[in-house]
Amino acid sequence: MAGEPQADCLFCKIVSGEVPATVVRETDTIVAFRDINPQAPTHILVIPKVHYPDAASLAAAEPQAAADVLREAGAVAADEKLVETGYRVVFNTGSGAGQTVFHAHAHVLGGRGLNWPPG
Ligand code: IU
Repeated sequence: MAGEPQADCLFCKIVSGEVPATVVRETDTIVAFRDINPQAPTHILVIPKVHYPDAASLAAAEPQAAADVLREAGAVAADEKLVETGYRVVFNTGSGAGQTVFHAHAHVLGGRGLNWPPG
């Protein structure tokens, strides 16, 4: 059923606690944890507890959960003291854009200068 945990999904296993992660924030609807391969001094992933393959399908099916991810990405940035210097929230969508884990997630990146356009 849409949104249900998937047995072969790494991020569903982080949500359930089956796979460990360095969790920095958790609510009823999201988990935020440090990326295992950080691309910036601060690199945190904010994921919905429900399973959808990408941010667009999450927003289409469960807009409140998508809003929760965005709000909590901002809260994580504030907790990490990124607001003054600036930070980036990224949803890689599709393998051509670098998506490797097909459970919706926001990258929160900061702590260094971030170039535009991104690579
Ligand atoms: P992407 O947008 O799908 O490429 O992002 C997936 C991220 O998940 C990527 O930055 C990985 O470093 C990160 N990650 C992780 O934090 N822990 C893991 O066990 C695995 C991937 I596999």
